[in-house]
Amino acid sequence: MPRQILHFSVQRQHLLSQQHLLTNIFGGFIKLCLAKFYIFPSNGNIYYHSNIYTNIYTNAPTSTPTHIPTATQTPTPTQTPVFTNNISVYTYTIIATYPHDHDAFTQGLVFEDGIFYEGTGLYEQSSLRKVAIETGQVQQIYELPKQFFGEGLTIYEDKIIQLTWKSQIGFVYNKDTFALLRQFRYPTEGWGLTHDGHRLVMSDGTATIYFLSPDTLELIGQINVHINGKPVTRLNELEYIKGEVYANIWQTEQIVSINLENGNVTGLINLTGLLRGVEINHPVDVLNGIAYDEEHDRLFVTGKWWPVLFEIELVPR
Ligand SMILES: [Ca+2]
Repeated sequence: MPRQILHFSVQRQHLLSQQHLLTNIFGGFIKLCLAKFYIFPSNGNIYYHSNIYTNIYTNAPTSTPTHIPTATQTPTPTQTPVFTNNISVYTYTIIATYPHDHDAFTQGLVFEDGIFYEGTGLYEQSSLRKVAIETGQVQQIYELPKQFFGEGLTIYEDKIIQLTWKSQIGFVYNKDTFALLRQFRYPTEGWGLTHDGHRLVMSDGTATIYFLSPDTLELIGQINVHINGKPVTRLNELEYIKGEVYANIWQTEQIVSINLENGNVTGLINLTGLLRGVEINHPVDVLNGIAYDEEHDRLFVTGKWWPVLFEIELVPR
C-alpha cells in the first residue's frame, strides 16, 4: 500500500547507498548478498524483475514501487508474450502530454465535460479536485479530513463518490459544489472505483471486483478476475470503457481489461516506458489513474506524483 511504498522507497534509497559503499569495499560478493536482501522488503512481498507477462497473475510486482527515470535511460525492449484464450495485447502511442500536479498522489481519475476529476491520497493530504486538462491547474478542491486516505472516485449522475483506503468509509459529494452529501460504509479496503451505468464497480487490491448499488451504496455482487484461469491480484484504479472495466495493476506499468460478466481478462496493455524522456526533478510513484473521454474516444493515464498526464492510443501487438 502507499505508506509501504514510501517506507520501501526510503529503505531502498538507503540500501542503495549502502550497497554502493560496501561494493567498493568488499566487491561482488557483498553486492550479491544485498541484492538478495532487498528483494524481500518490509511489506513481506517478494520483488523481482522479469517479464510482466509471465508473472502478472502472481503476487509479485514487476517493477520497484518508486523510480526516477532519467533522460539517459536506455529503452528496454519489450518481450513479446505468448497467450492463449484470445487475450489481446497492446502497446501504446502517446497522443498528447499534459502537465500534472506532481504533488498529487493520484488515486482516482475521471474525465467529464472537458475536465478531470481527480482524487488524491496520503493521510493529511487527500483531496477531491477539478483539474484543467491543458494546464493541469486545480480549479476546485475539497480537502478530506486528515484521518482519511483518499482512494478511487467516480461520477454517477450528479454526484461524486470517493473511497478511502482502510477506513471502510466512502463519501458522496455534489458534483458541482463538492458539498459533502453523505458517507457510507463498505466491508473491504477501498482502492479503485468506476461504474457501468447501473452499478458502482470497486476494487480492493485483491483479484475481486465488487458491485455496489449506486442508490443504497450496499454491496450487491462480486466477481473474481482471472487470466488463463489464474487470479489477477492488485487491481487498482478503474475505468469503465466500451463495456469493459480497465484496471491498472498496482506496482506495474500494466493495465488489464476485464469482462464484467465472467471476470475474464480480455486484454493486456503494456505501458512500459511512459515516463521515458520526461524530465523528472522529484520522486515519482507508480502508474495510477485511467480516465476516458467517451465523446471523443480519448484515453488518459497518469501516476502518483507524476509531473505529466498522457493521452494515449492503444496499439495492437
Ligand atoms: Ca478512473
